[in-house]
Amino acid sequence: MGKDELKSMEKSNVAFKGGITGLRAPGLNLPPEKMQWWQDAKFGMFIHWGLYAIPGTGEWTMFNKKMSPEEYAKLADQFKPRFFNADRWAAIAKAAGMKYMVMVARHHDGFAMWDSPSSYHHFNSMETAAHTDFIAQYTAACRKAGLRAGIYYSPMDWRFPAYFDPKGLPENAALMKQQAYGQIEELMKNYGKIDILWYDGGWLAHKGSDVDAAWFWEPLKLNAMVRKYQPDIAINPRSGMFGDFQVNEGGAEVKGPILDFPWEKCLSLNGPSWGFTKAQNLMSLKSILQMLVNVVDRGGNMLLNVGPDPDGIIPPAHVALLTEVGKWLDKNGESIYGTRAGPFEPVDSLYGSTNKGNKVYIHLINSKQVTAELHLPKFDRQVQSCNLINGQGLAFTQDNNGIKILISRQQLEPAVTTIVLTCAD
Ligand code: FHN
Repeated sequence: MGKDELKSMEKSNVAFKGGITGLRAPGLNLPPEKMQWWQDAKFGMFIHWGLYAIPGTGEWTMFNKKMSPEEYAKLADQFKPRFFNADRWAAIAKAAGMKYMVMVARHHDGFAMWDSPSSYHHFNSMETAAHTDFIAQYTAACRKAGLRAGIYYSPMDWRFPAYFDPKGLPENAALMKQQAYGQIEELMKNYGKIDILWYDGGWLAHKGSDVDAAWFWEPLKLNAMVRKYQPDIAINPRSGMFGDFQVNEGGAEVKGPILDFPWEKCLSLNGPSWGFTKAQNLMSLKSILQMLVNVVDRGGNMLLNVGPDPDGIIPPAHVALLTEVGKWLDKNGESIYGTRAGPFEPVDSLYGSTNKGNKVYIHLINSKQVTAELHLPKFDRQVQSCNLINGQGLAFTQDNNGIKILISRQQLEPAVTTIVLTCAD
C-alpha cells in the first residue's frame, strides 16, 4: 500500500477515533428512525471494480505508478468485461447473508461506471469500449434480489492538476467541482431509489481531512441536492458533512466498548487491496466471523469488500468464503440481524452480546481465554433458559454476582459460539 494510500485510510480512522466531526445543517441528517433498516441489516458487500482491475495492481495504480491521465485512459479501450453479471453479484451477496451492497461508481482515477454526460472528457463506461451502463444493471439487480442499493462516489479525481493545487489552479478546480456535482446529480436522479451514498476522497491534495476540504466541495449544498432526489438516503461522513453513519476502515481488530452511534467497519476480503489484484491474500473464515461479531457486538455494521477481475468475475475463492459465511449466518443469523448491541459490554477477544425482544445472545470468541465457565456480570433480567443456538441446553446459575454458564470445549464452534439466554420478560 503506497504512502498516500495509507494516509487516506488513516485520515478516516482519525476522524472515527478522534471525535466525530463534519458540518451539520437542519434536515440534512436522517432521524434515528430512518436509520433502523440500516442498523438491522448489519452486513453488506462492497465492490471495487473498474479500469484498475486490468493491471491487477489495485485501485491506486494510476497514482502509485505515476501514470498520466492520457496513458491511464488507454485502459478504457481494453475494458470490455465478457462476464459481467450484476444478478450473479447480487446472488453471491445474498448467499453470504448480506442485506445491502455498495458499488464503486467512480473512484479516484476518474472513470465513471455509468452513462455520465457530466464526465470530464467523456471518461465513462458508456462512451468507451464497454458501451455499458454498469450502475443501471447493478441497481436493478440489487432491487430484484431484495437487497438495498448503495453507491460509492469519489469527488476527488487525479486527472485534474487542481486536485493537487486547488487554490493555485482555480479554473481547473472549478471543472473538477462541476463534474462532481453533475455526476452526483446523475446518480441520484437516474437510477431509482438509492439507499446509501458512500463518499470517499473529500480531502484535497492528499492532505488534511475530508472536513478540511469543505470550503471547496460545500458538502451542505451538495447534500441538500442529494436529499432533493433521495430524501431517505443514508450518507457517510466523507463529503465533509456529518455522517448518518460513521466509518472505521481497514482490517485492524475491533476492540473496546459498545459505540452508541451508527457506524460501519469497511474492510477488504483480499487484504492487499480493494480493487482486483493478482496477489491474493484472503481473510480466513474464522477472522471474517470473529470480525463480524466483534463489530455487531459494539453496535456496528460490516461492509466486506470484493474486487472482481477485468471480466467482472468475483474470484471463486472469494465466493467460496462468502458462501461459508452465509452458512454460519443461516444458523446464527437471529443473533445478528435486527438486534442491538448489549446488554453486556464486550470483553475483548472473549465475548460480546446482542439482544432482541426477550432474547440475549452471547458471541463467544473461540480464543485461548475461553474456559469451561463463562462468567457474565450482574444482569437485571431473569434468565429462564440458556442454550446453544442449535437448542442444546447449557447449565447456568444466576445470582447477584452475575451469571455463570458451563460450556465444554467440545461444544465450542471453531470461530464463534452463539449462546442464547431466554429472559422472563
Ligand atoms: O483511497 C481509498 C481506497 O482506494 C479505498 O477505496 C478505500 C475504501 O474505503 N477508501 C480510500 C482509502 O481510505
